[in-house]
Amino acid sequence: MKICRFKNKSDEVRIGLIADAATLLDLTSAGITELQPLLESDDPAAKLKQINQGNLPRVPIAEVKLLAPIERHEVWAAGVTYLRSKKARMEESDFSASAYDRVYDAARPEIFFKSLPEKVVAPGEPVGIRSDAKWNVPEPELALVMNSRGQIVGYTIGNDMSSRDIEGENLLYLPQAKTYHRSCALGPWITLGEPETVAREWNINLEIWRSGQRAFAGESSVSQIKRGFEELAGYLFRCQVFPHGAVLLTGTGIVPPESFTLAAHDEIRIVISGIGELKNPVLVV
Ligand code: DO4
Ligand code: MG
Repeated sequence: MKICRFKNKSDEVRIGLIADAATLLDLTSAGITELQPLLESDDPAAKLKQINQGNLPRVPIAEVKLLAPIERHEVWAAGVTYLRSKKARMEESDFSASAYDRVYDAARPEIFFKSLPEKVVAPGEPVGIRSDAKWNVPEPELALVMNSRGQIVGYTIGNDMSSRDIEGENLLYLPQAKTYHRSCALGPWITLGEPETVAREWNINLEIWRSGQRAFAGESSVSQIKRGFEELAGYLFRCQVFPHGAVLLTGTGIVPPESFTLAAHDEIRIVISGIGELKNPVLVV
């Protein structure tokens, strides 16, 4: 079951249930006008199943503007959760190599703040590459959607845009490499009601298109994440409160070669089987 936030033709923000590849059902007449109250329930998918879908207006997805599928959720990210990510970071910086090596094996994961919800980039909107960085990449990641009690109620696709030269110069520059204007995209919607065992069977695909040509393609599998979802969510919620819930990106297993950097007007396409596709063009910020 998949739910989205969208703007209809009259520019009103609505919540939709994805009916098929081309159609959504507007949930307004079922009394669902915001995501958060729904996500606060223990089982949002079960709640949606009780609705008589035959009575809901059908809307072509092509006629609406999809919004990032969060309202007041803070967005955080876990790092170095895949072996591929650990190796890439160790190659990127002699200076920081031992920190990445240690955190991969440590009990406590790397978790960092990524974005305020109002700064998150929606599907189809441009993600940013920093004008003061020379080496910029997307990081395609499964994102856990959690309610205020830390329960994982759904999944969406996250793009943890990163400036690798800034991160590689000094670990203390990580917040600048990770959190800047347009550095986080989420979407296109939230998949509800799937257990971790099912999500671990999903594949993650990344394609980067430049001037009509595919400039990079890579694939990973959610099963390669070293840590459990509850483990990551548990660390995020330790000694911390999220009254509106939180989203946690779970790290990247796809790293383009060192010769590759994003350019303005590239298009980033991330597909996670079980969720859908998140597409964003690239803008220098
Ligand atoms: O410490 C660097 C960031 C790691 C990260 O974002 C990832 O592995 O996805
Ligand atoms: Mg990342």
